[in-house]
Amino acid sequence: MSPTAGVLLMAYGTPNSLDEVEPYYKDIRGGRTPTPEQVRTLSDKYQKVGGRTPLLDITREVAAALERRLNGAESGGYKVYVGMKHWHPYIAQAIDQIAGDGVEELIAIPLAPHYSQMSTDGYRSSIEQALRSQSRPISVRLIESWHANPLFIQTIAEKIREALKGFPPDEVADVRVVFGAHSLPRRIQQWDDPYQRELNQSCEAVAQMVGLPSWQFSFQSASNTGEPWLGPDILETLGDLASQGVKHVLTVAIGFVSDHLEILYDIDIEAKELADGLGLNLRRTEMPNASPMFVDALADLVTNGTGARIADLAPARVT
Ligand code: FEC
Repeated sequence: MSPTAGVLLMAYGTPNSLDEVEPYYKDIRGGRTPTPEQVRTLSDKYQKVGGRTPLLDITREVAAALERRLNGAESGGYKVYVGMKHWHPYIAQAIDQIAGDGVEELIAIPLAPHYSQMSTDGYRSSIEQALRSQSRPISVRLIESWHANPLFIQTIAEKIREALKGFPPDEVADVRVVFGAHSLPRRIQQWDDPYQRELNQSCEAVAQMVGLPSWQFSFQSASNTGEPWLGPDILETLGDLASQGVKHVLTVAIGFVSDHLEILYDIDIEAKELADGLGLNLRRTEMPNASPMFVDALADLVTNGTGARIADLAPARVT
């Protein structure tokens, strides 16, 4: 390791204001311009959560906490950077900063625990592209999957135990626990993508740790792209649960680790409104955000790689 080892935390990216929604949306769609109607619909969601989401702020908070955790009493051993996939500060901007600081070895972690080619490889290619424009080589260890990290599992288990306290004590046994993650186009199944397998493994591990007698799984936040996406969707599941006479539901968005639009709008507003209309008592677990145990999980990934699948990205040099 170089005198200062670099860690890059990567997240999805979020617009800072309503003015930035359109170009951000275009970036997500790989440069294709969204229709004015699509921009209006998305801006409306951001407006309903207060004009912006805390994703960047929380990622920076996690980065600062991780840097403190890694360096302990000593300072300077590790420096933790933040880079976003779809908005500023882009991953490329972070790599410029990392190169400028003279870091030669970098550990990069996408803040998405479960690997899928469609999602994780976007983080990977952003790094690879940025490395190609650097004049000094940087070797990168990409932690491409970390859904099995024991401290991550423990973090989610703790969040479930805390959330269950919010239900009437004599009805806790009747609470339906619904794990969830971002949907993806169903065609990922054609290339045997591990996404669903990894999600299932982490849900099993958490359920076992909490001692849940049963649980189920739903996807959320599917886009309207004209092709089928993985289901069932959480909104469909809520309808099914209400028709089965269920009263209490706890959602656990295990595919995400931060408060952002997909939680603050899709769950807290859209799913909650539907649940209220169906007479369901819907609650959700708190997101890991910068909670100490989650920061410990990230530190464990950096120093030991426990439960992680790691890809070494060859250093690239431009002469
Ligand atoms: O708080 C915020 O402002 C950002 C919230 C946000 C997160 C997030 C995470 C994931 N996405 C994933 C896959 C896709 C695919 C498409 C897609 C589209 C959107 C749109 C918005 C958006 N995503 Fe997202 N995602 C977040 C926000 N996402 C806004 C555009 C509006 C819409 O379609 O609903 C479809 C792209 C296309 O049209 O070509 C696919 C996956 C994750 C979880 C992993 C991660 O966090 O990186 C997978 C947070």
